[in-house]
Amino acid sequence: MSRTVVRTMTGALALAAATAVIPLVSPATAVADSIIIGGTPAHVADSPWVVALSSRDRFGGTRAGQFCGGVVVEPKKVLTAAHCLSREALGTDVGQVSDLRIISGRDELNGTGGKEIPVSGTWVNPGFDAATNGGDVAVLTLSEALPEQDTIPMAESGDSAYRAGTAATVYGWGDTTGYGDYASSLRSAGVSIMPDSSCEQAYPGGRTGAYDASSMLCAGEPEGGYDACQGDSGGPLVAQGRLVGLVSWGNGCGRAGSPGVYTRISAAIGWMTAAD
Ligand code: 4AZ
Repeated sequence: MSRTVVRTMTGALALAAATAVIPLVSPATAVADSIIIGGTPAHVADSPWVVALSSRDRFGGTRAGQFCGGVVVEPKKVLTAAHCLSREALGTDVGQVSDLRIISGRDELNGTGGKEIPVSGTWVNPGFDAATNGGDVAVLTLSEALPEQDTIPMAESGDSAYRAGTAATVYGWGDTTGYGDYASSLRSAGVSIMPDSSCEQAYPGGRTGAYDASSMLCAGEPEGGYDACQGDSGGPLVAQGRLVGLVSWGNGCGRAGSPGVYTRISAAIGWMTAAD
């Protein structure tokens, strides 16, 4: 099990969509030992900024083509993970995915609620490093504006929401067991923001990846059980009503001693500002 599992599920899904023979779960995830792992049903009415990323062309129609999460930060801007738009995840260059869209206002992927909005532009952080998962953010421009009330503020550097021990919530339609059981309805799980020292201890580098406190944060519970998982990538981690992280990577899902790792939003603000 290594941090490479972060990108294998979407890659596997893309392959499965293309060939219909590859299982939707990598051998790495099959050893995950816990079950949005530890979550409960959530509702977009209470969290309207959570969106699904979809391409039926790449991922098939059974779950409306959902393959990652995203979060609305401006009426026409959605943040997601850079790795969600990688060739490895999509099976092709993002520019070739002609039906890339976000689904807003829909809890149940197989339902008809809410809106599907085409993505008219993508910005992938040029500093994203697929080898370390550093800089894991991308910005989607929507072809149609969502209401201002559907946006969530981003927590800037120094915000108290980043403090270790803060209660946070992660949202997504991803794997609920670590065995490829993708949710069809939105779920959320409560996790605690962990001290950087614990994150560094959990991910010192090597096989399970290296934690970088300047660009990442980690969250979970010391005993495991509550976490994001495959398919949740790019989705929001929220604390004190503000966006603090994007689901990025981890060693398995919900394992004791292996917290989920998130893109640190205060760092992402810097990368995005530099691009303006
Ligand atoms: C993934 O592959 C993934 N437990 C997302 C989050 C975590 C692990 C893997 C964290 O999208």
